[in-house]
Amino acid sequence: MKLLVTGGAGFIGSNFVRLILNKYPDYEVINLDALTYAGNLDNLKDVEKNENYRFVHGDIRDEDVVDKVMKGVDAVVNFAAESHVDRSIGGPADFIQTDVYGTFVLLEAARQHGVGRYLQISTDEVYGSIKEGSFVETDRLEPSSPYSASKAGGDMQVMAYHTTYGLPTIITRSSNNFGPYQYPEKIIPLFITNLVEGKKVPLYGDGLNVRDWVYVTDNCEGLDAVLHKGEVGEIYNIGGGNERSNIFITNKILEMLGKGEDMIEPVADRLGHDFRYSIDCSKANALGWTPAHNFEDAIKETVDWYLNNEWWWKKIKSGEFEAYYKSQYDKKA
Ligand code: NAD
Ligand code: TDX
Repeated sequence: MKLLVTGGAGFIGSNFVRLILNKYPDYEVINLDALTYAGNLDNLKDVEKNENYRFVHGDIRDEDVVDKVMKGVDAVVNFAAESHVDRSIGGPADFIQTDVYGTFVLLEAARQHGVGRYLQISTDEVYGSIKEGSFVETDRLEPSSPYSASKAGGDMQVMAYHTTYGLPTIITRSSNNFGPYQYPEKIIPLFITNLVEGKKVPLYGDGLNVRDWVYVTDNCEGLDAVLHKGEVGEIYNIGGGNERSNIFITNKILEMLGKGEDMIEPVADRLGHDFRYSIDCSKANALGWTPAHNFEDAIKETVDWYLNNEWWWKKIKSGEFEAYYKSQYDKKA
């Protein structure tokens, strides 16, 4: 099987590329990535010499590049996206460009080349917030942020390409991922690395917002199950079954690093901040997939990874990242 993975130099994409190359030694993987601030070839250092792996530096919005890499491809897995909610609030344009228009360019090329399967990596955020219960795949989309609205726009096009042209598409909507190689702007790696650097952790609002956490390799196993066993035209939720408030996550990280609550810096709430995400994953479970990690072990593995891999995150945090987050610290509640 020849796989085109887009956005494979990011957090989840790189974990997925690694999983596929290790699990299926006869698969060929092409990784098309624009290397935005979030794309990092350090994420794939251990597989870059694998003869079944090829990196192509290019943008999913570029029709010519996409047309070239799509030749002879059996399946496309699209991770490429602008992925950070706070950045989307600061400036939505790139999100619309990549998450909506970029998805269209990929779908159109997949249609022209008769690709056998197109997997769109989406998010539980497209459903919006839910006070009680959990979303199923047929629930209406009610995105709150420019990020989730752009992802919903991508999903809608994927569904239309299936209905109109019969493109064999599948969508996955996963909950919050955590684990190795996550860019230190998302809450878990940001808080771990800040504390290691002796900095405080900026907790938004009252810290009571709830997210469902899935360990990244569990999500990647779920994506593998959907890619090989999922039904075309369908949508699959992939969650960890670990709903935790932000204050719980914060206290857990503080405790693991031997720090006190004085290291919490309360800051103004995120605009349009969704209170709770929750998804029902019975459909993915019916494919034989369930998460292998429990939250306690996975968060420990994650903290240990950041402690043991300062080479990876220190260079990221010393660059433009710092200037960006300075503005967040200045927003004290
Ligand atoms: P990430 O920001 O770490 O990585 C995104 C990757 O896409 C980067 O390598 C970047 O260089 C690349 N990219 C961005 N724009 C591109 C473009 N125009 N052309 C080519 N490449 C481009 O994101 P992530 O956390 O790994 O998320 C991957 C996917 O999973 C995204 O689609 C995101 O919406 C979705 N998702 C993420 C989470 C999560 O918790 N991180 C949860 C659910 C869904
Ligand atoms: O500094 C922070 N302080 C804080 O309190 C940051 C960065 C976040 N938060 C809160 C906001 C959220 O309630 O923590 C929660 C998690 O925030 P993020 O790590 O930014 O993730 P989230 O907004 O939930 O979105 C993530 O999960 C779904 C990914 O970034 C998305 O790409 C994915 O679709």
